[in-house]
Amino acid sequence: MATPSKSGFPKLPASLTAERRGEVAILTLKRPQKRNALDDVTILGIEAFFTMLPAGIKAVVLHGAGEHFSAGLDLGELTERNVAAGVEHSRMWHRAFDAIQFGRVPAVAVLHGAVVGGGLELAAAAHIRIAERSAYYALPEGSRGIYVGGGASVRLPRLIGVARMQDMMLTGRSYDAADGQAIGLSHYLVEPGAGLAKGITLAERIATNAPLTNFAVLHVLPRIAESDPASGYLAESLMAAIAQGSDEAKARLKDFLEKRGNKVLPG
Ligand code: 1HE
Repeated sequence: MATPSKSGFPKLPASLTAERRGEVAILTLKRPQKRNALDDVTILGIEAFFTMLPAGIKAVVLHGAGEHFSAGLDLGELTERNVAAGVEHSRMWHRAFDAIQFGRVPAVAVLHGAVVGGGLELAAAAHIRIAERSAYYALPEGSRGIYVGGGASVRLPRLIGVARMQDMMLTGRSYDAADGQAIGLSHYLVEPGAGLAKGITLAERIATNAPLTNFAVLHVLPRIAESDPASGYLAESLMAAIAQGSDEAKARLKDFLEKRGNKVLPG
């Protein structure tokens, strides 16, 4: 397991860099010469980063250096793997991306250029996706004779539906940034070069929420959404009561009632 460096982040491979900006951590895929293709050390580095975030970090921004977010799985590492090693490899990706989706803090992914194969699987594990207009999405596994292995079968149908994912995999269809936004692959669409600033702004806003609310949004809401309605309503009531009973909620509600809280204004 990686050990923390002076910055408080775990030691990362050369393909990743981490930077701290106040309460926000920025993780950069830094292998542009290979279009940020995801090799094993990068996947393990992503897992280490998200499981060992320094204290005080309240949100993460994930983006890619160079012209593309990520070209997906490093195809160079694939050729020699047998079936058992293939299962293990996929399970390693699942662990790493679960560390994002069910991590301690919300993650904002900033997408540009190719967001393909495993790159799209990585993006799908984040909680917020910002697409620059250069972004495009594809699942080229079909043409490579392989299958998604980084969680796409679970996460993508929940974003865009089984039918669209089948189309992407069967026909090799690419969605551009505008169409990706329309079908729900991204939450925000911004001009080229504007994604990182937008990501940091959103992450800073996320960091101002009460930690218990962010915990509920990350860990309770998705479980409720997958459960039967009766269990879901019960879990929601319990979570609502826990959040409401916290000192943080009491202080924030008092602030609003005494005219110190923010007003909710149109977007
Ligand atoms: C790579 C990879 C890669 C680039 N693995 N080395 N992913 C794909 O099928 C996408 C494959 N990549 C591409 O389609 C293109 O590279 C891009 C459209 C992303 C970018 O094109 P371009 O013209 O900017 O770059 P390039 O010249 O194609 O690539 C530059 C270098 O990156 C080159 O290496 P070089 O040593 O010859 O300079 C490429 O070989 C290398 N490169 N992409 C390895 N993916 C858990 S299961 C997930 C399954 C999947 O993700 S399948 C999808 C795989």
